[in-house]
Amino acid sequence: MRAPTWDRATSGVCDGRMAAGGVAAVPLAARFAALWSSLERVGRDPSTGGYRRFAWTEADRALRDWFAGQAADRGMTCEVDRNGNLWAWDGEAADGAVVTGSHLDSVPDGGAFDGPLGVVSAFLAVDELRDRVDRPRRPVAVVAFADEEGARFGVACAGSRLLTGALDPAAARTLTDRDAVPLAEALRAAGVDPEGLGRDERALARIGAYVELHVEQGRALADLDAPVAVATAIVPHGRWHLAFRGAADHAGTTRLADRQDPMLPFAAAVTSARALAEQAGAVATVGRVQVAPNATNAVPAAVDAWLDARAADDAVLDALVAGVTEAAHAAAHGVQVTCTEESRSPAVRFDAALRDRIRAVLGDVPLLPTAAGHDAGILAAEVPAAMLFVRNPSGVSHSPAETADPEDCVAGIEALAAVLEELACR
Ligand code: HGY
Ligand code: MN
Ligand code: MN
Repeated sequence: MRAPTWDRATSGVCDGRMAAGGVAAVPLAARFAALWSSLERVGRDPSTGGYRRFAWTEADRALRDWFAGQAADRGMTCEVDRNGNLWAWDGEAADGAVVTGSHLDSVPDGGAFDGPLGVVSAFLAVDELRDRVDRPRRPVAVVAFADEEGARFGVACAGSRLLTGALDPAAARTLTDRDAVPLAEALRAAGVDPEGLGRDERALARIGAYVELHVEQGRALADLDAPVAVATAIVPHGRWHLAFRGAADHAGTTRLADRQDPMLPFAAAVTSARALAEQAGAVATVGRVQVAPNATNAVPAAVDAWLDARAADDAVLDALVAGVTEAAHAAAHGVQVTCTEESRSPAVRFDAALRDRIRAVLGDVPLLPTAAGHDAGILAAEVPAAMLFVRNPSGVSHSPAETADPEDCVAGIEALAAVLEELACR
């Protein structure tokens, strides 16, 4: 048998169901600390302190093993759906379940909390629910969606988009990573049949409601002095691949007038993205760039850059991306410029009835919109979905500086458990 790749020893205290006295015998704060620390080393780069937990890699396999281990420790049935998403069922899987969870993958050098906090909280909230209620009226499941960040294959929320049909399975199979490995091959290596990808009616019918707990990715809760919020909406956002194709040449002997230098329209794209975003009250980021051949003394042949843009409404977002492309064309200097949409998430308004029901349970907690994407936003097009945010005192995310205080994490789990009780039992 393969040795566990996560730290089973430190998570032993989480087998609370098996301990005399049930979960209540060990304080929730201690169970959270133990379960949290069991993930601490997985996929962490010691040189940066950040996480590199990319879909269908060794780190991802360790995280998936961890998930299966948590399900097994609780006597929950663990399943992988046709799109590689992981499910742990408390009792029989059935339609109309109350589902909670998040994702386990990260951006390059990401923080510990974005995603895993929702999955860890989900398991602990199920423990709380079991301690309070003998037999919920509705089934309860924990989910970890595959490849939420899209850090390896470029498309955010790939697992939930495939599940709902928002991502075409044929297109997904041919996505490639930075080493030109197709997603189909990565899935096969991980034991998932790529021919099975696609909208999954059975999995969708099982979701009566989805509630995702997530670390806040801003400072609103710190400013409001509140540990937990309920989400209202996600602003429209997307990712675009900007390709600049020029001609490599000598940096000393090539006259400026004779150059086709892709760095020039690239630079115009970056500066216009900032200026146009400021004008539109939007945000735009070029956080990834590749230059070929990447030599100090050569005019580059090619620049590839990725634009992430987010705006209050879809028309503003479209105008922003069109403006960036136009600015790049205007500074082309004979370079071929193309802009290709890689993924797009329209505006999301979370289900008002579900949100009101959650607020009735949690009291007058703050309501927050977000400019971050989430699987809950993808699912919201199909099923009632909601999100809880847990205060992040740094306000920083997608960085090792992302954080949450243990007391706030416990408050988040207690809030999630109360929500599960309401949704599963009433
Ligand atoms: O990029 C995002 O908005 C999310 O964190 N995946
Ligand atoms: Mn993220
Ligand atoms: Mn996330």
